[in-house]
Amino acid sequence: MAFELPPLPWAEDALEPAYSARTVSFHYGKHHKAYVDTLNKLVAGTDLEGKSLEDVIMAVAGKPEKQAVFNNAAQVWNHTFFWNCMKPNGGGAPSGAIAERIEGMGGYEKFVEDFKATAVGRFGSGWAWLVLDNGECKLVSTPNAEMPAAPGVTPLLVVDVWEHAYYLDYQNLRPAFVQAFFDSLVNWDFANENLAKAG
Ligand code: MN3
Repeated sequence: MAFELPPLPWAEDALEPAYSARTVSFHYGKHHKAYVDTLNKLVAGTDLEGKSLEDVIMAVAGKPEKQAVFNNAAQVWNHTFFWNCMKPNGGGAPSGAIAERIEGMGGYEKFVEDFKATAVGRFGSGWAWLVLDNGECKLVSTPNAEMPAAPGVTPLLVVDVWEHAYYLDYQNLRPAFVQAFFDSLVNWDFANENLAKAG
């Protein structure tokens, strides 16, 4: 069975104006779809065909000869996770267990500044994450298609910092996109769910 592009958790124009329907139509409808289509071509007729997305990622991670499979599979997973990190009328300080964690990281304003610094510090393309690392919340970034996958590390929240994620709405201004993500888009319910599952 081939991999399918998962439906978005909201309508394409539901995140306007912070994240435009035009951006979503390219980012989801072109970029995310292309990763799914390419992955299907790459695994067709191989021993990876029919495996779950997670199993494919685990099977090819760290294998240079399988880099293309890893890149496309990981980008499919990362984007599906990213869409769930945003919601209509999102944004603002969190509540619930994640709020206590962020207090522990110096408070929400510091958290947003530190997240922006993490995003800007990623040279080129990649992802900025809030993770639970062996019980402790941390900010990390990963290059290209990689995700935080070390033992004991669970992704809680991500922002896509590839230029295709923000160029139409924010041009080259990555920090402005990350600020808008936290002001108007972030879905803390999803981060709380991930934290609860990890705990
Ligand atoms: Mn992207």
